[in-house]
Amino acid sequence: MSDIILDKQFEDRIEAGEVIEPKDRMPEKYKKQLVRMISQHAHSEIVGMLPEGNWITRAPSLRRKMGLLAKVQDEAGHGLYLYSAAETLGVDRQELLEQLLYGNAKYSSIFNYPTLSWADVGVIGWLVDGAAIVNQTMLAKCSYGPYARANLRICKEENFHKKQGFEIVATLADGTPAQRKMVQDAVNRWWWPSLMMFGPPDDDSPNSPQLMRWKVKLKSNDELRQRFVDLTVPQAIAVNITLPDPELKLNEEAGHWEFGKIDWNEFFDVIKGKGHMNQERMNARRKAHEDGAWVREAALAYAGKQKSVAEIA
Ligand code: BYC
Repeated sequence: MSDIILDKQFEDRIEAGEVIEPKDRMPEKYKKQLVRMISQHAHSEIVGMLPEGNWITRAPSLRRKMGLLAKVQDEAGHGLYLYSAAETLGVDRQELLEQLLYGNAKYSSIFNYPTLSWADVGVIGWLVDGAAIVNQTMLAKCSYGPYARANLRICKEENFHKKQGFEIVATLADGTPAQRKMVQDAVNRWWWPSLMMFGPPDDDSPNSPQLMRWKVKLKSNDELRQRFVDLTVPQAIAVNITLPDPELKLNEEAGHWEFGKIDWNEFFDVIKGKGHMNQERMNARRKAHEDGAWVREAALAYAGKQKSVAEIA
């Protein structure tokens, strides 16, 4: 059968809401888009361990330290689910990791901002995990089975992270004047970058039309951003935190919170590598990868030994 007919059959399956599995025939461009998106997502989880990891040794109590350790560990797990999902498309995770460490693979802009105080840990859980949940709940219904299932699992864990973060924020917001000041400052710094996580505006999002046609994305960048704002503003009001946007206004008729202009120059600078922490994040990942070489070698040697024992037996 010709590629044109096969592509049409694929489009029909998508149109009918069928889930595509690894052994199914799929257009090369669909595969390429998925590898791009899933690998960027996996890299984001792995790089995303760094800003919060920075506070593990300085968490203010044992309870907070245990919660933060578990969260950072969960993020490593999310990276692994996602690299596995990418591997179902025939790419090798080693190759993807090399693109991150020594090439110019992208990862989420949000992780190029510094974590300056303990309050940042709470605010990341609340806003960054909160934004990720809004985005990934939709991806959990996307047309590619392994990616949808990975997102389903990720969202379950992110829900804990968000609750944990919000609890930290609420505690600080209800604390001493210094604690209130610290958490307000963190919100002021993380609010706009959290809105940028959803990607550029719809009319400047080159991948969206194709991804939406293939039902990889079920909602556009702007739709998800608006949903996040609508969910988050009432939470900020509940804990008496001000969001740093004088233009925030409830449009009762539309049922939406209107918000001010996002600084897209800042966003594009960050994804081009000119954010506060791009260099430091990559240096930390490269060092961790190189320092961990002996662990990978030992694991491979052990796996080889197990294999030869199995072959003898
Ligand atoms: N940062 O055509 P567009 C997490 C790039 S981790 C950097 O709209 P698309 C968590 C985009 O890649 C959260 N780059 O793209 C972890 C494209 O570049 P290329 C990560 C961005 O794919 C630890 C170009 O801009 N989540 O949850 O249609 C702790 C044009 O954009 C960003 C995911 O990765 C950005 N923010 O839509 C806590 C979810 N935005 O590749 C939490 C999966 C855009 O053409 N990904 N770019 O050179 C997605 O949902 C979509 O890829 C995006 C972008 C909505 C992010």
